[in-house]
Amino acid sequence: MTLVVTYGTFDLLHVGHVNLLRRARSLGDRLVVGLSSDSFNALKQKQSTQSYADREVVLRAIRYVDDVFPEDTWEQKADDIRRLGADLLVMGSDWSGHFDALSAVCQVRYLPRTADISSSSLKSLIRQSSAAPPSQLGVVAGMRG
Ligand code: C2G
Repeated sequence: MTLVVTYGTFDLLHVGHVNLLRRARSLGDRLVVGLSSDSFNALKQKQSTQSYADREVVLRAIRYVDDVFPEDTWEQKADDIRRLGADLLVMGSDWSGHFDALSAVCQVRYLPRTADISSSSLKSLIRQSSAAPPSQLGVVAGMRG
């Protein structure tokens, strides 16, 4: 049984997140996600639209995700990996090299990021569309070509 672990904020869950979760799950038999807590996001200077509780509900509804636990610090990964008995840590390529030191406790793989989509770009689109007059509203086409 191969256990895969990944970490993230997963705010405004989008196709990029789902692609990462699907690929991570396909590399093992079980996928467990370390979900950034609201206090950890503050530490990361990351403004999350959804609370930890809501992001956890959404993540647990994704069929690729078998379990979720809180991520509160940068340093907890090695202990998490030992505690879970994880075989593989998967992260998106924007983290390439950042967690190589963890190869002491499990395999580490970076998967290609999905282009042209992020929670922050979604947020700015929502802000733009809420500022736009109704006549200009409609499917935010062209965002992903
Ligand atoms: N991701 C992706 N493609 C995108 C956007 C995100 O593959 N277009 C991946 C990221 O590379 C990451 C995961 O989805 O592996 C979650 O992304 P974020 O929610 O942005 O996570 P982040 O805030 O980077 O937190 O300790 C590590 C941190 O918790 C990572």
